[in-house]
Amino acid sequence: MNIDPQKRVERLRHAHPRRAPDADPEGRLPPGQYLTGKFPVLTHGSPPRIDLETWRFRAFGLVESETQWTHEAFRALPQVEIKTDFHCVTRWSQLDNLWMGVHIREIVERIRIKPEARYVMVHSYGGYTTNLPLDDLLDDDVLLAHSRNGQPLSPDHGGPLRLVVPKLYAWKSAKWASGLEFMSEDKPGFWESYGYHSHGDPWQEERFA
Ligand SMILES: Nc1nc2c(c(=O)[nH]1)N[C@H]1C(S)=C(S)[C@@H](COP(=O)(O)O)O[C@H]1N2
Ligand SMILES: [Mo]
Repeated sequence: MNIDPQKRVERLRHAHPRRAPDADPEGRLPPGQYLTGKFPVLTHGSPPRIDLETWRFRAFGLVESETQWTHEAFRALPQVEIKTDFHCVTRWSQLDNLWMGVHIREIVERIRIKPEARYVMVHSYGGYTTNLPLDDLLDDDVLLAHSRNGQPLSPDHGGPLRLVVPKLYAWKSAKWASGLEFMSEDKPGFWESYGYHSHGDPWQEERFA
């Protein structure tokens, strides 16, 4: 998908929803969303080529101990499974993904975030970035996932490692994650610089700035 990101955001901002929002007996569907049973691929550009030998995941910025993990070291961290829903700003939502990976708490314990840190920039292989408040990153259901529903994440879905932040729109769940940068001030990431909301809470319909 090589459409100009600025045009894409403008088009989406003014688009009439292609489908009516689904009924939501369980209260799990944020406003304006519809359900999909599929696992759509949504990538700007194409998946980057990643070599596990040289792959690193790095935590840096406002932390006491900047840390870098090799793939082997990262996979040796304690594992969790978390079942959560996924809401894309283009209006599809997908329920009950069973993600497996490393809880954000495991990372944070090892790097010790400085008190001045308030925001995070997530960096990805391929150059994608997305920003979020530190408090949202530290939510109980956030993890760095390598598998979904028992299968390793394919390159399309962000393998070998992606962030999953279920309570924010899915563009915050960066695929091919390469690092977390802890910052004192907010800065726009990739989509945010083209007009997506800096926060992106689907329950508040924070789609656009
Ligand atoms: N690195 C990177 N991460 C990304 C994206 C992307 O283009 N590049 N797209 C985002 C968007 S808009 C969505 S909806 C989800 C989609 O994840 P999926 O392709 O696994 O369904 O990934 C998010 N993470
Ligand atoms: Mo998305």
